[in-house]
Amino acid sequence: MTRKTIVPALLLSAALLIAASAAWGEDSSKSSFLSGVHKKNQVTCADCHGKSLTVDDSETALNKNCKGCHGGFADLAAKTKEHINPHNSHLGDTNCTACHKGHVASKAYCNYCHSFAMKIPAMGTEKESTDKKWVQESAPGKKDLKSNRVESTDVVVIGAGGSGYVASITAHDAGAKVILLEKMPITGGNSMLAAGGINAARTRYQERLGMHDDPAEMVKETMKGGRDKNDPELVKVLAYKSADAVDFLVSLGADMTDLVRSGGVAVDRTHRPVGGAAVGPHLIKVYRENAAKRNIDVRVNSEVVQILSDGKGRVTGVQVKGKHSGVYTINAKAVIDTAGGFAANNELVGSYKPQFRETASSNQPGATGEGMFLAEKAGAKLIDMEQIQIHPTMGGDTKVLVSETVRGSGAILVNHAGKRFVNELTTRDKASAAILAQPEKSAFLVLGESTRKSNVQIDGYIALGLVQQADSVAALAAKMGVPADALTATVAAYNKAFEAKKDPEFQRQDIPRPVDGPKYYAIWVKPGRHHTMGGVKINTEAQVIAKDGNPITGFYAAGEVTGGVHGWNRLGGNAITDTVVFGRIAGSNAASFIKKEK
Ligand code: MEZ
Repeated sequence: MTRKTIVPALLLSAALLIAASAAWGEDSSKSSFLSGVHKKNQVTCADCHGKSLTVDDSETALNKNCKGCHGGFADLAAKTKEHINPHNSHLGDTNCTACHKGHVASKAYCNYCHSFAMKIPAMGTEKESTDKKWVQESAPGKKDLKSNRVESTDVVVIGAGGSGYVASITAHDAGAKVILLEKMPITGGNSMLAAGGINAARTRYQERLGMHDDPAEMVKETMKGGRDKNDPELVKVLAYKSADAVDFLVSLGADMTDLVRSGGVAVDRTHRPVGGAAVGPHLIKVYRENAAKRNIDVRVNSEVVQILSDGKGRVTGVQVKGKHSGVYTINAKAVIDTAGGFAANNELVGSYKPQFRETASSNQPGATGEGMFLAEKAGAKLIDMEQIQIHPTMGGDTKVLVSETVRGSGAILVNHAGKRFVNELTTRDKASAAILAQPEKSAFLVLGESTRKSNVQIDGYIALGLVQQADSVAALAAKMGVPADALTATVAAYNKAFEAKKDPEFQRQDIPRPVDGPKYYAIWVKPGRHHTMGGVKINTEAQVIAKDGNPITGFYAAGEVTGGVHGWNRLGGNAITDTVVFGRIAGSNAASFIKKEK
């Protein structure tokens, strides 16, 4: 650049800076916001934004600058003394700007689900920062911006949860150019929160441990769990491709070596990382790394507002509302809808099942169901929308799911009278109904030391303050507020059943561990909304089915946005299988469809 061109360029930059500050309105002047605090510390706009003020929807450069000055998540995590460490959480390494806002009140992402105080620097005023309802963000002044921007790609994938990542990676590896869109400020979807594992039948991990399993049994149990309302063809695909799904995850770098039993299943079929670690955060880390390694174009803060079609029965792309770029078009040869379910949408849940309105939801705040209705507008048939799963064990009055694997590892369910009242590993619909039939509509998980040691997630619940502990069963009963003699008798009977390998009271087929000391633990639990079984109708090729029963050309779907796989009740551990099996089918079929079209 010559001096002649530098000066006007600098003037233009300065003008843009001023104009941009004005566009942010009076908010930018608030000294309690991050921008104000930075300004006080002589940090300039350009230090964060760079010379160009254009911020992309994923805020990539901005976040790189945050990390350049403040260090990465690992550095920040090391500085945190408190046991709740937002820089070392199950959300993994995400955008700084998911929590730390520049020009409006900062807001801890964790607080959408957790109630612990999350004071963050430059939080703004209390009122501005504590509203927990998630709304899609637009940069101030850019809400209704409609651009003429048009992009083109082979495959566009809606929703960067487990199915979205698997579909994107698979389509990419089959030669397609992929754009993966996520409306939330972070990727991961509900898969990020998955605590249990992935169900798979006849895997090398089962065989290594001398366990015999059969996909035909997985079909039977999945159908029975779904009250035979599942699409049997989809269930067969789920079961017979499940072992392959585990191998696929391992090929990406995942650890699926530990096995546990889930409700409604007669073998240890739920695969998870060693030590019983939660499967979701592990998988999402692996997916993020794999997508980055492949340079897949992943965009957060990018909400699909319309699925486009040619009016002759084929989809042609999407319209996206970017947080900063406004509304734009992506023309695509194929669209894959992996936008997830709606168990976080109180109004929608209430419209199908009024009795579930206002119950706690285990879901991430973005699980609000738009992906289903976008598909419906593009001609898709929706099925089983009123089938909403209530998970038996949410932690007391919180939104924290206490994983079914805790029961699978050896915890028993007792009521407020200190007695067992249900087979702990029955299906979720039955276990939830049994808890809701108790006068208090809640119960306790009671477990011993060997169970705690077998499942690292229990230490997480202890850290979150959900667990009561005592040195004897009687002392635990006192803390729980249940009769000590009843709980002592219940534990003694259960331990006898463990010794005899026979459960005369509730016919448990497996009793992996006794409730043993030296320490005893209890968690107060209540049922809460967990999974929506209904959604977009698909066939075994993951093609979206129209109201007339025919596949919609170029349109695929996978995961919780679809209906039919789980019938009227999903088995624990089958959701991750669904995301991987059908995510792979959708990705691979979308890529071969494009090749055929070329
Ligand atoms: O699949 C699930 O939803 C699951 C296993 C949840 C859990 O309880 O951990």
